[in-house]
Amino acid sequence: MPATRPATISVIDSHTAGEPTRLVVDGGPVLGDGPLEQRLRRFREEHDHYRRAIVNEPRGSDTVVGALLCRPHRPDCQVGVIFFNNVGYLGMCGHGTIGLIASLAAAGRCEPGPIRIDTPVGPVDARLHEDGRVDVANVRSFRKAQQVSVSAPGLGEIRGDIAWGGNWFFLAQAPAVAIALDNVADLTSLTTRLRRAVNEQGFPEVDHVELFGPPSRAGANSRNFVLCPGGAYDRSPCGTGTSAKLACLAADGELGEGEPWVQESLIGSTFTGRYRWHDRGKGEIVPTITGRAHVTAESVLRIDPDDPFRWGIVAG
Ligand code: PYC
Repeated sequence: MPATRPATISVIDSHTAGEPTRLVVDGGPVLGDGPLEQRLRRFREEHDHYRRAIVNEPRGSDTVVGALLCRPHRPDCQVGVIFFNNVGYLGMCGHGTIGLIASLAAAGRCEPGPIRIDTPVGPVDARLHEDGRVDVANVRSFRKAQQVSVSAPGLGEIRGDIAWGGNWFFLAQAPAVAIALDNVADLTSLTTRLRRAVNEQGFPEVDHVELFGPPSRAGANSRNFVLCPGGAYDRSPCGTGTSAKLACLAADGELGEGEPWVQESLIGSTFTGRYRWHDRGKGEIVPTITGRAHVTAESVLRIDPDDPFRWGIVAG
């Protein structure tokens, strides 16, 4: 028997359109009561081992996004959340917000209706519908640069937009490789090289790459492949990526205010996005993403002091 009792972390696991979220409801790091961006800094600088323990192997995997449930700082918010993944922290996470609401509802901590969430990148308004769908009115989104030309060995020249949807994206039409589950390895390699080239060509902030192709589902507008910062691909259509896409469509006049855009993911799941203008002159929109999450587990993680990998497996 270990001399000291293992510390425990209570979590609710869910998936949103296939992409997992692990919500920490108890036993996470103590970060104080300051603004969420300050708490995120403290999480990163003083408690990063919790991030690794919660989402990395042996308890998690590269695809798991963690969500730390926090008391809100903004008085008009009901809950707060900080998102993290296998390599760091996310400003916002669309699928994770839908997973957060579904998990709170399953735990009896949230009723159908509106809910305002404090995040490190600003307040986010969500609504839980009676049928389980969740709307997320994301942070203001905009296109920063249009049709940037990127070239890299083996890639040739690819043109795409740089846009913010709560995270930074490079968005382009898929070049040679079809957006299909059979092509995950090629798409991952292509987008990883593309991200390096985009970073080197003056956009170091871009950590997500989103490629588009024709949909496979009736009613969808497009199918995407999204490379996440830690090298995994998003199983969902990516809420922040869909927000960035809506900002580009709005800027190009290709989608009107309030019109639906059905974004299909690599695995065939969908989100429906809409936007309203926040500041048309500046090209800023408020996107709303609608999707569903399902709870897959409620469990208690154990941090056993005798376990050499209790804080996760670290590469390198
Ligand atoms: O849904 O915004 C999202 C997201 C970001 C990274 C993975 N999912």
